[in-house]
Amino acid sequence: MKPNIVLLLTDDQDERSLSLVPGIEEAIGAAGGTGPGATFNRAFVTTPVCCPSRVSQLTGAYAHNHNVLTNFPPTGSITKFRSEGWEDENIASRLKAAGYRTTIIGKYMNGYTGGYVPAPWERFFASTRPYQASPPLTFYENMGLGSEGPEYTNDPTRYLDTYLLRDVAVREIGRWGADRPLFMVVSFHGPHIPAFFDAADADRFADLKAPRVPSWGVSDADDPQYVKNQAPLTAEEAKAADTLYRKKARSILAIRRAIVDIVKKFEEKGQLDNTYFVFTSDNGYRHGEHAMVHGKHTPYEEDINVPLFVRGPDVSKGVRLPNFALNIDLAPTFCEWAAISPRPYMDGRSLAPLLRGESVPWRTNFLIEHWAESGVPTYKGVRSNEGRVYVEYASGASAGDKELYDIREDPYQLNNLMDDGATPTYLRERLAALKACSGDACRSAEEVSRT
Ligand SMILES: [Ca+2]
Ligand SMILES: [Ca+2]
Ligand SMILES: [Ca+2]
Repeated sequence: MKPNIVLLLTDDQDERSLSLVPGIEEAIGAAGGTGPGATFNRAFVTTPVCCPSRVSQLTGAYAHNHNVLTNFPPTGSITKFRSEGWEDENIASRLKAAGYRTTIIGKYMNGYTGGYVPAPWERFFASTRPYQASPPLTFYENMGLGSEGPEYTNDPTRYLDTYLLRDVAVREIGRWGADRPLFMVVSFHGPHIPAFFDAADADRFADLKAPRVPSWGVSDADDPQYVKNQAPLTAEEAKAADTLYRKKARSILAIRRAIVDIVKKFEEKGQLDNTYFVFTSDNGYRHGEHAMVHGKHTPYEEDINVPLFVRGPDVSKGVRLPNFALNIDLAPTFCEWAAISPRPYMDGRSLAPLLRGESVPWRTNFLIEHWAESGVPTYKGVRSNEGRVYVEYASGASAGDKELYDIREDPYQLNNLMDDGATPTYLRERLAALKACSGDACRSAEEVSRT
């Protein structure tokens, strides 16, 4: 039988906050150095905001190709996802055609409010808004979930949303006959704001604060205009950043428990050896860096760097991989695991050879792209494995601003080298080759080395 593929997805989880809650690596079995899985130390999203990144995960395409550019209509959200045709054509539709029992539980796509079941999903338990929100979450219950009694009524004293998703996942694994391969996406709402956590964890991380890294609360004269505009963080804002950081750490604790239970259920079914688990997030997050109280969207490392752990039948055990792994790589990877051809619209590449320990040609740089939203301008940038990131802004008061950082010398991106006489010709050329690339052209532009 083809292997099962399980995507465990969190919302707005930067790599750093994960390290506060060691154990997700272990829960999935990566546990860098000891466990039966692999960790990518340099996993990134190409567009650091929910909806475009989720579409990139499902399609394997850069946002400039899938064209779902923001979280809101008319340029983004579920309506754009539908009108561009991706709701019916993505990795789930391909896996369904290959015989998989396709299942999604939790956050499906920004703006989804229920009323229909998208064709690629055989088992569909999408939330229409986060649980405990007001008004409370309702599931679109095409599978008769609602008729199964009070177990799933809206009672926050009984259910944290993370545990509700876990319970649905565990039940679905239990109901699956294991006669067909399973593709399951468990898409947690946490640790996204409001970062709900288990009341039993209310005292955990009591003294935790957003790390006071060198860029914390700092903006200065060489920053792009939208950063330069930031006033220093007030005491109130610092407190808000710290409070959110603490809540997110607690929220991740509950997610860890949920993952342990989900993995355990596969073990009970005797399916652990035939199942790939992938843990990642849709974008990273800042908690006070660059003087912005909190958020995503920017090309800074905090926003684009995400956790990525993988375990599975032929995945190297206990390794940390240094390669650039991207959100656009998930769909091509799943294709290889399922032994189906990647689709021509996929710009990413399969991570499977790296995970098997093979040495293959790999990208040395990739495109970061964003369309103006939430106060962060439109930009295109390139992140290179020489430790450079180069960004060109194209909207609002920041239009024409450029940033260049040497991440190895300046990991917190404080000294923009563009005002110091830098002429990053090779990065400009790479960006020019990447910004409108598709398919093979992306893959070859990503592999250009400095001459
Ligand atoms: Ca997100
Ligand atoms: Ca600066
Ligand atoms: Ca400078």
